[in-house]
Amino acid sequence: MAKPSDHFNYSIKFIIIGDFGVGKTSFLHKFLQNSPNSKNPTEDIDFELKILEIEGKTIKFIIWDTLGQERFRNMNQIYFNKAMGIIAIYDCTDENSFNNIRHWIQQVKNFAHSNSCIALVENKCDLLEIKVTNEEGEALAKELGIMFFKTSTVWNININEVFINVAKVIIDRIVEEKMLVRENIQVNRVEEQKNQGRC
Ligand SMILES: Nc1nc2c(ncn2[C@@H]2O[C@H](COP(=O)(O)OP(=O)(O)OP(=O)(O)O)[C@@H](O)[C@H]2O)c(=O)[nH]1
Ligand SMILES: [Mg+2]
Repeated sequence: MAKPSDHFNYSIKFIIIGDFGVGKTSFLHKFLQNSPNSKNPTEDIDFELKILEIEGKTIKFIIWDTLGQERFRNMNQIYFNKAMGIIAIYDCTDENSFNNIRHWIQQVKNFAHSNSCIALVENKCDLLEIKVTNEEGEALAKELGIMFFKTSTVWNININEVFINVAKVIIDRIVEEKMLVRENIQVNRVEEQKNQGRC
């Protein structure tokens, strides 16, 4: 029997990346069911599913929560394969996590889907001990040509927005690609018919 998760228009693989303790697991939990924040470092990579309706289309989100600890870094890479939605998180009270974003983005370029859509996320915006300013985050996102969001899993700010905005960009790209393929097929058919007419 078909499960509810079998009925969807688009299925999108997401990965959440970033340093140890920036809030990746808490971010995922909040998106899934508004559950309390994570208390422990993640030691097993796993994925979760969520179905959402966006602009009349049913989207299946397949979301992989990766490991931030240095010793696990190489393990993450295999899970990047074919990921289209990338959520790169840093903690605005931890400068190192911001400085390491370039490393994470490089990993995406090496291992994720070539047409992936990346969002840079400044998490923990509820805290006052800020080490990385908003402007620095925005400037980095601009330089990298990616979206920027400020979030808090404690105050539940902007979590859904990140997933929905990234999904929308990906769906637009899929639709565009399908249209291009269709146009190419039509052009090829016309060319074939022309050539056959010549023989
Ligand atoms: N104040 C505040 N704390 C947060 C926020 N998000 C997460 N935290 C806390 O930060 C700590 C680490 O959160 P996790 O979600 O486990 O971080 P992680 O990125 O999954 O860490 P690893 O699995 O070790 O890579 C926990 O104590 C969370 O409660 C936030 O938006 N604001
Ligand atoms: Mg975690």
